[in-house]
Amino acid sequence: MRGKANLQRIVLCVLFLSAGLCTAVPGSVIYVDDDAAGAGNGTSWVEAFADLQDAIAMAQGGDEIRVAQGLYTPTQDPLDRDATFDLKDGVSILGGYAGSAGMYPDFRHTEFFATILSGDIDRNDDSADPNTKEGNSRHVVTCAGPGNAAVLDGVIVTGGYAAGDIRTHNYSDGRGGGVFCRSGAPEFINCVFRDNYSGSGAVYVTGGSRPVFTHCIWQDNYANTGAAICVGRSSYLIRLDYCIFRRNTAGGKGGAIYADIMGEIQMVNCLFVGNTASDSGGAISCRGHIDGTGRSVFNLLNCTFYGNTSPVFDTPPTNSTESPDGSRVYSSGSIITNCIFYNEPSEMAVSIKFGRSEPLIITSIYEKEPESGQPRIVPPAPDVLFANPYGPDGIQGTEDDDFRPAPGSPVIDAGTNETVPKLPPTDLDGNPRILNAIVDIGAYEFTDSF
Ligand SMILES: [Ca+2]
Ligand SMILES: [Ca+2]
Ligand SMILES: [Ca+2]
Repeated sequence: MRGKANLQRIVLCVLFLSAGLCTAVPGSVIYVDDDAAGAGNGTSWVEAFADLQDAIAMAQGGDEIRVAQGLYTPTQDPLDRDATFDLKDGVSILGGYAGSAGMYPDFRHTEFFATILSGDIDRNDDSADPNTKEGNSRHVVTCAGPGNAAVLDGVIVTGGYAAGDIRTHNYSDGRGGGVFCRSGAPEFINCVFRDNYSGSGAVYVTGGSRPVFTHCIWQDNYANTGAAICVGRSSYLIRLDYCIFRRNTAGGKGGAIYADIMGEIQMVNCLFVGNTASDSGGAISCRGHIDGTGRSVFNLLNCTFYGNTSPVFDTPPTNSTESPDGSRVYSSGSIITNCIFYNEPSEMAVSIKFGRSEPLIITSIYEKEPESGQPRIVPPAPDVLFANPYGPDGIQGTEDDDFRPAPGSPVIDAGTNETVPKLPPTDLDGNPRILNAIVDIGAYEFTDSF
């Protein structure tokens, strides 16, 4: 996460009185380190818990749990697939600390000192053999409770496997391999969700949940529906700021995100690269609703989509009032502002499928037709001129891809500064969001420093 690895959060929480079962004072710091000698009480790095679950059990609202680099599973029982890290209201879990293995245990860098929350409870995962995931946790992390305001900051969530029950049609367990948000308003900061496998979403959101994701990455997740995030049929509000979705794959709809009716997703400064859906919506698929009620609303601001593919042709984002099948199109209320949707002409270009609804598109560049290479809206979409969309390794969808505008790009100073929501202070790189008086289109502002 470029330039943001040291992002710190101060979280003000309501402090709850405990039943006196806990020795910690609310607002205290609890330490966890898998290298700890054991028999610790969590009061220092020297006395750290080795098991994150011990710290969660002890924590009260207002507490901060600091987790050293290392691998943590929700259980030591290799057969307990229902064990999960259940986020607690008002408790912050912060990963990325050097811990006792470091000269300065409190030094924090979420990439150098990776804290991995893994669902590989049977400890046999082999990336070349998907069968090794079948014994993994159903949900590595869970957030429940209507008022839950938990924070998960600076961890990698991986190895969730919420798909095994699909074969028995027990979908209640086929959702949210990495994170299951049942309710509440959890906050995820600087988190990476990778290599999770599920029926619906590395992250599954339902039950009126209102999660916020900031500087998070979804990478190499697989699901039948919504490989990165899947939203169930319930009210919801999801905020995604400075997030990256890369190489996620859906066997059905929504290579990165699938949203059912009844909610809103707001995305600012996000990047979608190389996501694939076998059905509709290479990056995003949204279930439209014929009578215009119970709709899901996407509010996309300064997002960049590149190389997201799906074989199912989108409802063209034009001003027509009929969908291709002749049925009436109702406005979804979705607004796309200052965004880039781009594919090579040879690709099956469908980043977003809006179902029966159509978005309002403002100062954005929309991708080309897969067959003709012609732009899909008038005026014609020009070549965007990214700095280096395949990166030095020549492969699309890897970390070295560079989607900053190149000199002369038509996205430079071509956006609108009058946006809803308002423009954030910085772009995806952490540079000022507005340079040269007018915001650029896409997730990155042009600077001549690269
Ligand atoms: Ca395993
Ligand atoms: Ca590359
Ligand atoms: Ca500018």
